[in-house]
Amino acid sequence: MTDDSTPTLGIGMVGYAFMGIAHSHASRNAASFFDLPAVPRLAVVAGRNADAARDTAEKFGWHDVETDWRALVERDDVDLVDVCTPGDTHAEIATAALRAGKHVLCEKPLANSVPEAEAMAQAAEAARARGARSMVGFTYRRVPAIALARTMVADGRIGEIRHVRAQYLQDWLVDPAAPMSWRLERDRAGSGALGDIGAHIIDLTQFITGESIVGVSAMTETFIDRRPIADAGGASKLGGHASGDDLPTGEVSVDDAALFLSRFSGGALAIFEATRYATGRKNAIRIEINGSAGALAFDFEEMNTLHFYDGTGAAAMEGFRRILVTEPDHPYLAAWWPPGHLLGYEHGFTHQAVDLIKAIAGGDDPEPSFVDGLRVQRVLAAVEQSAAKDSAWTTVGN
Ligand code: 4PW
Repeated sequence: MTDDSTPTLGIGMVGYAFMGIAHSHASRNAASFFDLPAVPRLAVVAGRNADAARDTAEKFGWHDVETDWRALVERDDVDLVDVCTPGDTHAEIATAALRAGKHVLCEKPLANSVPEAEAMAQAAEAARARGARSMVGFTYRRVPAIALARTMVADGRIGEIRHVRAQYLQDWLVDPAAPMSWRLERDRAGSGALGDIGAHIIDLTQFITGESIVGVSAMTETFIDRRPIADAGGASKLGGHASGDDLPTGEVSVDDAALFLSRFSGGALAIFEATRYATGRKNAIRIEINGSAGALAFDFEEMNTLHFYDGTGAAAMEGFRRILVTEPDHPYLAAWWPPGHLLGYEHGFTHQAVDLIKAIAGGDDPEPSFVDGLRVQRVLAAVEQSAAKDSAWTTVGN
């Protein structure tokens, strides 16, 4: 039982925009719903804009503010450094934090390149020997229906996997007046839809199947290559509409969409699609897996539901059935509401905080590890290499 005698875990969060808000909410609420071996203490939030950092601190209850992440990493009241910045800073902040003996949670994708991700995985391994733990924030693993899907695959409920079909569909760039953001700059984000949202479906399908993507044949496209420079209208917003005639424009230097065929280590054939131009689709993470004995289908836009086809039943009873994933027996659900009272986007972040704190307190290795993040990074690199070679089949490095 979490009570006054439960030790605290000091959190130092770097970044305060969309992900910073989601992580703040999770750190603040985790111990209110889950019995934790350590209670997160929102020690300090760091960001270059002092006013914005202070605003986040006031809204979410952070005790202090720093304008330099280096100062945060060195503080004695910080046990865990939570990296919520764009990808170009992940490697530097995470490795400095690990060297300072801190545990690290790093947003996805782990880095902007394979060499950076390799260095981070090595730093994590070295720090682990000194007791520091690390995890990459592939948060959707913590959606209860996804966790259930993984268990069902591991239990053999769909048999041998033959097909994996995965899409991550958003539409916040359909409007040509949606403004520039760091997510559209290669130097800052590493890649576009591929790394920002494609990384999730790469990780999720490897997580659910327990297998690895071994090779890819890919296409990428940038549909609109210049966009107005203007305020997107709030730290947690994607897209928006820049009004005004003579706004300066900036170059979109990343992919808007990435499609690829692939093969899994167990022999399954797979097809992936990540796009910010899927008009009408807001945050549709769609995964369907067909096995020799059944199939599973999931869509984040109906995230409390998992569809299961049991191919071993009587022919007259065949068909997908909808499992409402809200029972106390389902992953994470016992801590929340009565059956049928649905969870939302933010709960995945709370579950992520819970799993990480339990692992740290128990001396266990949290997952997904930096090595898991590196595996995803290698797939991202293979996709870009294949797309640059007219979709030539490209083996994923290891
Ligand atoms: O899940 C997605 C994230 O990984 C969100 O829709 C936005 O895109 C915010 O960051 C990425």
